[in-house]
Amino acid sequence: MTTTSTDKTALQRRVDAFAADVIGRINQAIIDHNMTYEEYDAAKQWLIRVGQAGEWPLFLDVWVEHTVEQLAAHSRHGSQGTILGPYYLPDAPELPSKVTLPMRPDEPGDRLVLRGQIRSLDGRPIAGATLDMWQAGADGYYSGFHPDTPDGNLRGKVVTDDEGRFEVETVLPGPYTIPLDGPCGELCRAAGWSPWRPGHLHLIVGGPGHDPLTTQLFFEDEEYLDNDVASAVKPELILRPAEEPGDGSGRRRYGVTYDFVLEPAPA
Ligand code: MBD
Ligand code: FE
Repeated sequence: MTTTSTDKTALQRRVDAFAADVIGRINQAIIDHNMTYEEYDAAKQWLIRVGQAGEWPLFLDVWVEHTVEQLAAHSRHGSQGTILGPYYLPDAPELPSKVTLPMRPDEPGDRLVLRGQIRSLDGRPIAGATLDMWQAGADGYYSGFHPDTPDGNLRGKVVTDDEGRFEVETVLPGPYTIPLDGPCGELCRAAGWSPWRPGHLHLIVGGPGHDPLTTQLFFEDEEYLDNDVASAVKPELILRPAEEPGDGSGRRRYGVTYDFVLEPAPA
């Protein structure tokens, strides 16, 4: 306020423009919707609870990250990406190219084998590329974020073979609901919004000299593909697994092939 616009750095001008715009739009929404003092106090208490419950990462990744990702995706030429979400943990163990993800001996759910190859934009396979995977179990819970799921469950960094190939056995992830007992769940109820995401696999695909790709894979005919609370589904990311012979355990087993194309690392 005390500085003139010519004293500002480029960053200050950008922060000024963005922050003033956000604050201005909130104030305009209050006018457009005739917000009362009672509603202002309720909204304020709700915002305070989001912080107290540690749900800002959840709130932002569910309702905001998709727009940032869509902007970033405009300049992409490799495989399609989508949002990271709040449940990535960076320290998953490295695993060989043909592997079953760490899971409980009695892990519930149908089995899924994901096969594919990681290549450069020019078509060359990338040996020693990594497929850093994490997902919910059939119960919809993520390890590291749920008391009943052992640490490290359904997480791993699969390293490709000499031909850039991988073959990962896992379970089909169940649909996911954001926590219903916290402020974000409260917002869904208050607004009559569905709190669900379709079942999905998360991946960060990386390779030496390449730009890492953050993405998710979804499954055809699943519920919530058309009303993902996190707005992260893209048609290119929907898999069509085919049933394959089982392993004798009585569980269904599906297989699908999906290749990834990585861009060169930015200069
Ligand atoms: C998830 O599992 C998720 O992937 C996102 C984007 C948001 C909330 C929970
Ligand atoms: Fe997720």
